[in-house]
Amino acid sequence: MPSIPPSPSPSPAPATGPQLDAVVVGAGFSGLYQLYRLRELGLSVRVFEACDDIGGTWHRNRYPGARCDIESTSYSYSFSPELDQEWQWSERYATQPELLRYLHHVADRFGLRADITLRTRVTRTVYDEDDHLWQVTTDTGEMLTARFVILATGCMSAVKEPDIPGAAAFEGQALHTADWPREGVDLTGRRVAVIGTGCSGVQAIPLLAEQAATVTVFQRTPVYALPAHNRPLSAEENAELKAHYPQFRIAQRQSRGGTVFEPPTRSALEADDAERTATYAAAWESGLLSGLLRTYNDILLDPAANETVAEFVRSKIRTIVTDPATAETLSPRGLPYGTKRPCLDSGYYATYNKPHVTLVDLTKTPIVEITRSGIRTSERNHAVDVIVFATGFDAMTGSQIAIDIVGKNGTTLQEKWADGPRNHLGLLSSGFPNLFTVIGPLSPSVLSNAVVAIEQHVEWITDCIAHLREGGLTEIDATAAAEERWCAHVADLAGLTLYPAVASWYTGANVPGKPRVFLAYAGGLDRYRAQCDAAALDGYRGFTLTSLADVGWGRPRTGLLRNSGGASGGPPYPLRDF
Ligand code: NA7
Repeated sequence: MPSIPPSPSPSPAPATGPQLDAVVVGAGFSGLYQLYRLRELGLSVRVFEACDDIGGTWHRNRYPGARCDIESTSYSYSFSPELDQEWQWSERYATQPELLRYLHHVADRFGLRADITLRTRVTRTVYDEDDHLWQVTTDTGEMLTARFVILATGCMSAVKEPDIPGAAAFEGQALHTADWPREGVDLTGRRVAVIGTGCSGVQAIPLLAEQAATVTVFQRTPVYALPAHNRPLSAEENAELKAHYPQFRIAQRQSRGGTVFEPPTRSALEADDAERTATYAAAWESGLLSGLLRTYNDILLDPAANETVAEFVRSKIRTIVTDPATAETLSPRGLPYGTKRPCLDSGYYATYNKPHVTLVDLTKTPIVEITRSGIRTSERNHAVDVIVFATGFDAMTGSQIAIDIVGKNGTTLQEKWADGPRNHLGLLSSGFPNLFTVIGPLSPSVLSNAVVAIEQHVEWITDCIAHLREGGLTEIDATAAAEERWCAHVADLAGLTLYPAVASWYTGANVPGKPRVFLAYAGGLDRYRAQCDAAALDGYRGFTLTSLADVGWGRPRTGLLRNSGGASGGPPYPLRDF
């Protein structure tokens, strides 16, 4: 059990306690689980969700073809063995509707809806340093106070508006993959343009091509896409899985990236061509997003090793796509494999063999403007009825910066993060006490199975809040020194990899004007978890814990502390002292 650090002398007693113990922002995977956990502590919690229903990413990204790219049996909550046994995934990679049904089932099964307020956006929150409370304002005019605010706002929820001249002039139908109409869109007989070939575009394009009269894809940067080999899950597979779920969930929690595999130990450059090709072919056939990354230990570290994988994928593209010029346009060059998130596809490359599908290479003929009738490149006007923007997100930080968050001394989060996000352990930013972030920047987040990373964060945050209550403490803040060391450590780790040099949403480069910083912790979820646990067990090392007299928790309760569920025993390697 973590020892409770001595409390500093109490400040002069303020008069008021909070209306709520906690406000959670967002009702996706993170927000739902955070609500469940805080309720278990007996806290008063409200979740605010801007959309008209729960589900987060899986509520909004309803475009045709949307599905998870980590196997559904892994990409699901592990906290309830009963839930694991009763829920049945129908496919290896669940579709968006099935994922949304799952989240609705979770909300109903655990009675979460009563504390969720829909159609309400938290617009501003201001820290009251005297009372150790956040004053929270919503776009419906509500104002309330809460001891804690937890940003469960998602890594991919701030949609990047199309930064293309004339977008507003288009007289046809404009759609964004991340804001797809709930009632769906009938594209039969229509001429469809798609701008963007990230994972959303890659998933959508084959299905759009099944409906539309023509599909014209405007590609600025080609991606690496691997076949998902998606299929229904048989009754036998489900039974087998359920029989081993408890052990599987433990292994997931202890794993490097939230999926269970043995980390490779050899360099790609130690193998000869034949061995490498056989290894890559097996990974290609595995249908796993990280299959190729798991083959050798230096794929993301050594440009020469990486190039062997990149060329393998290009050879596959040349095999699938019949027109050599189109195959070459689809082949990434000068982009190390895996430094942009690879995509899992179902028929993506083969779609370009269809006569009504055209690929426009924007590196040769860039978009000049969107016109009333279509898209004009430097070569010609492409008349279309529908434009699908698959242009991505202001990832990792956008959803937090969008809220006017005012911390100590009137400093806003936007000001503090002007040169990139800063926090300790990816959890709390110094000067913004009691404001936690779930799978935000400088944590493993998008480099991990998101659901496993979410559970780790939610459990750490919940244990931390329980610890504060146990000790009658009312404020936790990251120390500036610990934050400095953490940011440097995250940057140092990224610097060992090929990630930072690449313009991607991992580095903020997809949003004009956004500071260029590698936004995730690249050391692995297992190591990260060990560091978070070690900090907690050492009395929340790297954080300042404070108490105000006569406010807050009332009588401390006992028996609420849990460890945050990491690997058994202590950390398997020396930890830096943060
Ligand atoms: P991504 O991965 O950010 O992809 C966005 C795509 O849109 C990408 O191909 C961009 O090209 C392209 N894009 C963006 N702006 C433009 C303009 N102005 N002109 C032409 N092309 C443009 O977003 P996704 O939604 O596909 O996927 C995000 C993540 O969600 C995904 O990785 C999964 O984790 C789930 P660029 O590469 O910038 O040249």
